[in-house]
Amino acid sequence: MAEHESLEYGKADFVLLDNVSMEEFMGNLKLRFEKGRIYSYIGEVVVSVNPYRAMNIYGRDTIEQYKGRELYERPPHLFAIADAAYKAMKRRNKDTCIVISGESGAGKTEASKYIMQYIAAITNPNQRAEVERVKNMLLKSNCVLEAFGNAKTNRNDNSSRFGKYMDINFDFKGDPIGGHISNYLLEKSRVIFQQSGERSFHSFYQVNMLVFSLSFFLPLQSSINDGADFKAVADAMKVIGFTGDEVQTVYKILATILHLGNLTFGVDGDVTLIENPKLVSILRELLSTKEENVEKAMLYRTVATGRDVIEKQHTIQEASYGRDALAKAMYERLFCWIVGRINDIIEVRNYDARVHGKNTVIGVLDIYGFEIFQNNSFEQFCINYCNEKLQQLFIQLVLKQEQEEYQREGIPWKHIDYFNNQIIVDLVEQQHKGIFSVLDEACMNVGKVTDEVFLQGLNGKLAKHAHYTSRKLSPTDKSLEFDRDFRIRHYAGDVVYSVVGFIDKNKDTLFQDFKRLLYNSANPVLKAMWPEGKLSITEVTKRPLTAATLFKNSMISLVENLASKEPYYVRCIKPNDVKSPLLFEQERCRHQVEYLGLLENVRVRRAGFAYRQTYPRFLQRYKMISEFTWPNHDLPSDKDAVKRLMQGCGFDHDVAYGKTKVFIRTPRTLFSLEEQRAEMVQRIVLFLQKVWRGTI
Ligand code: AOV
Ligand code: MG
Repeated sequence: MAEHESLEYGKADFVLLDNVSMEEFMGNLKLRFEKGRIYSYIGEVVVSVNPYRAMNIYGRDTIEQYKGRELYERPPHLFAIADAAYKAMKRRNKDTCIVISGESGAGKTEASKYIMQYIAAITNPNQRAEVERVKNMLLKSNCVLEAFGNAKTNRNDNSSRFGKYMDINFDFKGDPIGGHISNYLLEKSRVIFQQSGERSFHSFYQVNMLVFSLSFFLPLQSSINDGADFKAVADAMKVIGFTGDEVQTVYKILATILHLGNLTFGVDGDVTLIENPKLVSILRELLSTKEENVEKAMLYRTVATGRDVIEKQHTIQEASYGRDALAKAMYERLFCWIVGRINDIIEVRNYDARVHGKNTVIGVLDIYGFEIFQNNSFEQFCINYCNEKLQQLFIQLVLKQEQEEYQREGIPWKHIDYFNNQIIVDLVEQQHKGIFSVLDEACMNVGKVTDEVFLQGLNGKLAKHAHYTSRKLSPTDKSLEFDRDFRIRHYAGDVVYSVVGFIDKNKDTLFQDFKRLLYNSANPVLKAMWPEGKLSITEVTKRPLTAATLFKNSMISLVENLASKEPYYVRCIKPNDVKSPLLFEQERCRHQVEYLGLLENVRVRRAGFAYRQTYPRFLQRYKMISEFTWPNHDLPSDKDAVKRLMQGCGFDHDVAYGKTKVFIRTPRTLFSLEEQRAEMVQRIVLFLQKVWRGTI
């Protein structure tokens, strides 16, 4: 517990509040925010409030203050938790992860970058060139991924439109030797459509600044310095190790997509045609293919009817649909390819594991936060489901397991109630009955596959669900304005989704003709991105997994991965909706504290214990500090021996004895045990040295 700070700044750890009430919690959070103390603790959880201004707390001097220190020794900071995760990894050989959560604009991405910078700054004291290179690449990868995966939304000027989990691998010295990035569902529909006031991905503006005229896919307006960012990204790609050809291809793909945005179709009699044929020759050039190939892929699709293969002409609508699908798919593929290339370069396989010995990992998760827009579609549904999953993980690890362990161990414990959002997770992902299952089922219908059919399916299966309703089920509800609307009661608030586009986005169809077009490009980089273009229409038989199923599977494996590591949490809070550094909107913040379960977190933590260990292992470590246990004890059990040891040290009041484990309430007791141990070890060593030299 961080007690060293003056009370003028409020309590640094919410566990120290006099009364655990919402009022006191909010009073403390507000006071600290207003005094410029944006970080606080709940035990080992960091609570962060977005300052919306540059803070002078991330420099080299601050890093030095936190390096190697214990959590409670310094004011709360992201650096302290980064250091704790690093120490656990290094000292105890544990894989750890830092999970950053909070709604859109709360400060997750910024936090993840500060954490990475801290880890980079405190490692590699010997300045090994190879490690420096890896560190530099890991840091630069952020810049590239942000350019391609972030965009201005109405909630955040630099909103993550993809989920990112980054593993950093360390060698036995604790120096970074590589990494791996996993990316989750990019909001690719943004390529062709943005809500009013929003932008497409930063990358388009950056490349557009320098080379091309504006495309219809891009709304104008900018508070962002795209020109400077372009140079930074180009430099980062070079540092990471993208070749000149690769970078050129990246720009060509961006340009292709921008030009596709200007491509329009018309009819002449019953022939569909491209209205601006000049664009076709530009596209041909950019894609390194033949002009007639481009035109054909835009206007026709190959279909297999029984044994025959025919070329079917698109209607205008089909051609426009195909163009949009191509633009989205090319961008998504480009993004995944960039992540894959970075992974190729930073992967640890470049090192000889036998020489470097053990290899441990710190994972940093920075994902899109919970969001509610004017119009919420499939993407918001996936993003908000992802946040439900992370909240569930937090509940499992911080609230549930903790309390279950006390019960199991027979420690007197008054259960602390909390809202368990498992019911909403099930509502989305459960087999057969969940929303994703209903969606997949609707997509597989042989008959008419429409969004309305999907909505009917939902209404049929979920009519009685406490967290689901729709216009049909609640006709008098004013928030459900249209027949297409359904509403989910999420842990973080009610969200009305429009069913329009769900089927299409879930099926995520791209005509095989486009894949073939790109695979047949003379540009080897582009060709390599589209290996499945090799197949002819008759060979494409397997129905691909839907977007929902792929996303669900990736979320389940992400959560499994996080749960297998020792987790550290950063809970981010957004103080207001106008990006103001001065405004602490009480109601807005209270709502976040509530749904993040922070009060319950304080209660569990306060009533709980900072440290626990099985009796034999505890004795193994500390038996030398007591005459009753050193070198061996003659008490009936290890439990009795630990009791005796604790009584002897005067720590009995701070300890509870479970069936198999001893529980220590405050970290200070543990540190005191550690100090005594270190002292004894020193004495024993000196004693042994004397014996050795024959002076005893
Ligand atoms: P997010 O990652 O949580 O939203 P960001 O980390 O992008 O939010 O933060 C949003 C904006 O708040 C940043 O662009 C900064 O202007 C400001 N900000 C956040 N943290 C700090 C800080 N520590 N110091 C100064 N300014 C800060 V989203 O990706 O939309 O869920 O999907
Ligand atoms: Mg973000």
